[in-house]
Amino acid sequence: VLEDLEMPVARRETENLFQERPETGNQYLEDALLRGYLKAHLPPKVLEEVSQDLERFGNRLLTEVKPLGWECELNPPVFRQYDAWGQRVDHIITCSAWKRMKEISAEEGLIAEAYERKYSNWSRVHQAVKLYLFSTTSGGFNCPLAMTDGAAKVIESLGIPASLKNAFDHLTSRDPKKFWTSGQWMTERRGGSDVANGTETVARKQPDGTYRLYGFKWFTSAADSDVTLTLARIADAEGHVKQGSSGLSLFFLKVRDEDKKLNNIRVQRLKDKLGTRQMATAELWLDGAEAELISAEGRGVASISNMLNISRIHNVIGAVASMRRMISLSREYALKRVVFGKLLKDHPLHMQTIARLEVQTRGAFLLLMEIARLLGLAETNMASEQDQLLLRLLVPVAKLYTGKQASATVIEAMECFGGQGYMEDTGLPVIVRDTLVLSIWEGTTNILSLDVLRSLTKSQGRAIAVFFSTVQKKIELASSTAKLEPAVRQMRDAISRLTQFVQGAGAKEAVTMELAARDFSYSLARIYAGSGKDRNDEFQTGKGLGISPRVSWLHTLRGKEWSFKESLVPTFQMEAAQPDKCC
Ligand code: UCC
Ligand code: FAD
Repeated sequence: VLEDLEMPVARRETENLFQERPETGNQYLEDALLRGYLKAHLPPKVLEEVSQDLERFGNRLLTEVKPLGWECELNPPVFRQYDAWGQRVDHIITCSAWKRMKEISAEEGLIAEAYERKYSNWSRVHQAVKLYLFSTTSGGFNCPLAMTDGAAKVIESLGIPASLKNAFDHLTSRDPKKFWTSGQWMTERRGGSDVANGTETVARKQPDGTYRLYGFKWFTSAADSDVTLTLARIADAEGHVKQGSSGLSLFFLKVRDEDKKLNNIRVQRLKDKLGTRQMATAELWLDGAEAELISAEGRGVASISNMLNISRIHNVIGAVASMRRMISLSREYALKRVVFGKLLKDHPLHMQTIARLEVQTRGAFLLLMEIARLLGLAETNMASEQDQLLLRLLVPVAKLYTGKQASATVIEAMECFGGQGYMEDTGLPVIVRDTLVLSIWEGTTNILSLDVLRSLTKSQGRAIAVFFSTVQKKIELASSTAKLEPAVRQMRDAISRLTQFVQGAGAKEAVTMELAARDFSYSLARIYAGSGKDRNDEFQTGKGLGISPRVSWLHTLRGKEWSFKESLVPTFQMEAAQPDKCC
């Protein structure tokens, strides 16, 4: 009898524990910083068209793409090695939502946009923003898109040879029936970083001038892709190959033939990954795969670096998008979750936690947009030599820094949901898992720090000189705003210390520079992002950010109104100015 009486009460209490879920709307309309950036930079006509497209795309992401992304997570690819009759088929089965993502990517021109150049130098910014909005709802499809863009870039940089024209058209198509994706097969068992020593794959020339590849590729993401670029060593008539970097050449190959049969490729297994589970990463045996040599012999690494730099930019896009997504959701949750008698938004310490993440994300976003802007200039022959040097330097800097920032930020943001953040069916752990890979693939943090040194050495000091003159100019602009004065002072100090370090670098042993590479790269990233004073005053100070009532609570701390002008930006600049070990 007692149990009977208590049941309804218990049920009622349980019902009272229901927590309203954090919901976000159109991610373009709700991203004040993004809109502020576009308003500050795009020519009016371009802005009008791009804004319309992004608003429409933002709605499509919400209604159509987001549920598909979740479906991809729930239905990861499956590997079937044999058919029912014992025939080896090596079939990677992907879900219908994953296939639909491919179609949507084509329809939206997520690759095409960058190569059609409808908006001239601004097309790369438009593409980057679309990918940024797409990223966390893409169900992992941002990965094949990164490599597809990289492959198209390599082909374009080769002048689109006749033999690759068809492939280029497919990779940059807006027609879902025609659109192809590409893989990027670089890593072998002996090395993913040290490609020069790790690559064992051999290419044997055929009488018709094509090659057949023999080897084992240890990590091949988006293994369901149509084509790929890969490295191999060309065997001479005696079957000998040249070791080291200068023995590597770049090849293009189709993964399957017209009948969908694998191109003398055997799938060993699918990787059992911590994250990015929606996307198939396979181990592949190349057993005479037909391929076309597309670089000069021995220039494989230099040729594929065009692909690396593009997919590293996509990595930055993914990093900033993950940070933005987790913060947007944390903010929404703070409006709905009551603890200790009031909403989370009214707890100063909680809001300080989110505000710090927001500052990091803004810095990362500015770095990303700067790279997209410079890439757009470079691809439309509008970049000065200085712009090109800066782009070469900033890509590894941004990849290594935002990869790390994103991992830290999403973990902190997960905690903003308390225990709910750890619950699989909230979708939050997916974002965390998928973010953690961003500092590993496409070059680890250390490897990219060494790439930063490579870019400085190769430019014989010109890249770092451009870096310093660019940030000095930005800080000059910031110094006209009185309230930024303390931050400007700290930035100047940081630049001065870094300058001293660089000036003394020539006298340092190589090992000292190697040891300093990571801290040095972090300093470059912080200083560049922190000096984000732009030609548009409004943008930097936050006046043009159109802070909506929806987000205005973020600026209310201890009853005092915060503005980006007074608080957030200088905070970032002060963080940027923290002395690093290397200087
Ligand atoms: O991980 C992968 C795919 C994951 C899935 C895609 C996700 C995308 C994001 C999704 C969005 C969320 S694919 C595998 C990625 N693998 C790597 O990143 C490799 C990491 N290792 C390196 O980067 C190394 O530094 C190597 C392999 C580049 C080192 O090779 P070498 O041969 O030892 O290096 P060298 O001898 O210094 O460079 C050879 C040439 C030089 O040019 P030359 O000969 O003209 O002096 C270099 O200047 O290549 C040039 N080079 C570059 N040029 C090397 N790196 C670059 C670069 N980044 N840019 C321009
Ligand atoms: P290692 O090179 O063995 O590195 C181990 C550690 O040593 C790292 O911390 C690294 O920073 C450090 N280290 C290495 N060299 C130096 C040095 N000189 N100085 C200081 N530190 C150093 N690869 C592809 O080619 N195609 C793909 O599609 C692909 N997909 C992937 C998908 C996933 C989910 C993952 C996790 C990886 C994928 N990779 C792919 C492989 C990835 O690019 C490599 O794992 C990565 O480049 C690191 O190489 P590695 O695993 O050999 O590590």
